[in-house]
Amino acid sequence: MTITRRPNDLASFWMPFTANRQFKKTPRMFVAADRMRYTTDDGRSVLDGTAGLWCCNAGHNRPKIVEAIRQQAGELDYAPAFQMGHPKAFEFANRLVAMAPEGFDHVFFTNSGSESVDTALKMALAYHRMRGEAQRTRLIGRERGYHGVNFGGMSVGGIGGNRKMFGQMLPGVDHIRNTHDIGRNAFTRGMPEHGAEFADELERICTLHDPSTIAAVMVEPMAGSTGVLIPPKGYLERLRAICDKHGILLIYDEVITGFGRLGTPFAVDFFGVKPDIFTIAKGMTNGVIPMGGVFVQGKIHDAFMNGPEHMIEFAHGYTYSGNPIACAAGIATLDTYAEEGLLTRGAELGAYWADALHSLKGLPHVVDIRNLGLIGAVELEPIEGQATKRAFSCFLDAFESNLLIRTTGDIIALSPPLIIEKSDIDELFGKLADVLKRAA
Ligand code: PXG
Ligand code: PLP
Repeated sequence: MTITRRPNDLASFWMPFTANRQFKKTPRMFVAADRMRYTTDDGRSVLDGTAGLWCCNAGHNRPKIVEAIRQQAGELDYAPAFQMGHPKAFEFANRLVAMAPEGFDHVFFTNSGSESVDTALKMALAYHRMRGEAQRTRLIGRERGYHGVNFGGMSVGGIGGNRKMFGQMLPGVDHIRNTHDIGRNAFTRGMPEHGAEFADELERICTLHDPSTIAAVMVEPMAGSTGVLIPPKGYLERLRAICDKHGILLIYDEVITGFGRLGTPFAVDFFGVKPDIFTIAKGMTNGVIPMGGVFVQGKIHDAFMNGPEHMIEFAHGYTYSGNPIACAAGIATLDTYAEEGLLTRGAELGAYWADALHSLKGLPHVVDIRNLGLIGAVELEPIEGQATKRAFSCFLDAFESNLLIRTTGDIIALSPPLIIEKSDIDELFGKLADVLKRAA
């Protein structure tokens, strides 16, 4: 195998969500990956504590997925996504619907989480209009929510730093408060006891705007990107009840929680509270080929299937919706998950994972630890006047110690491939403990 080494000039590529100048002074490059480990361009083997960016749930270089992509590229490389079909798109959709929670009978294909989010929001608006409730145009999100970077998701999202540079965004969007409450819930294992009442803010917002103007509420069932905020017990039930009371659609953004992250196929299965629509991406193709999707309950889909049959029912879609190579990768990904029991592995390993994670309590600067399924977060006290610096230094130190972690603000987030073994868990937390002991 030939492996590309570090190029001479790093200037041309404007890197996404990256400190470009810092990176280009001291680049960090991966050139290969297999199962739980990346290889760097200087030949080190790095334990993947993050499944890439929460997406390589079956680990890296999985033979079925690699082979499916090779084969599909040589058989049918591309078929027009609009007014034409190809078998793998229907096969993949059938497989997805078969594994989805009951009632989610249809799936729309996109190419990323951000596109899934904007698709779901447009579906919600159009759904109400189709039903004669065109006045329902408001969208409600939650502070600290991450719904990708396109205009809809950014507007409904609640991460200030991702919004402040970009003007007015969508009109008619409001936000409920986030659920973080270290004061009452610090170092809770699993779902926190306190905070179900934070959902009642939705009722207040309904009163303010008149609920008949609200189309949908979008939340991550478990907020990932902002630093792993786990919903308090009873919280999602309350959101669902308020939405039902006022005829508002509830949308889950399952871009991170989908495909086994919580030890169930989807967060809907884990929490037992159903939305009307939910988004997926990331683990859908094991992160190998960009793809996303939106699951809808039958009533949403059926509301569109009116009017003359030659008319397009939903004026929305992407050139690469249902791309054949992505679908082939997705089918092989589902096969791999099923053969290896990966979508429920988080439930089996969850207690061992949680024990190892919570053993970090008491190390310097650690103010909270959170876990659910195969997700972990370690929140650090920020350095005064230098927010994010402490965690970012931990990220750099971990990388030097052959461990890949993610940080957001001063929170370390962990989300390993679901193929992780107990010995890998020991190694991961052993290394992370050393990093935290060294942290300034
Ligand atoms: N919704 C949610 C809930 C997400 O977590 C997106 C939408 C957007 O997906 P795309 O495919 O457009 O990036 C995401 C993505 C991190 C991290 O380190 C999280 C995401 C992406 C990259 C890094 O927490 N979430
Ligand atoms: N911009 C232009 C000029 C286009 O023609 C298209 C698609 O045809 C797009 C943007 C959207 O691209 P995509 O379908 O890949 O999202």
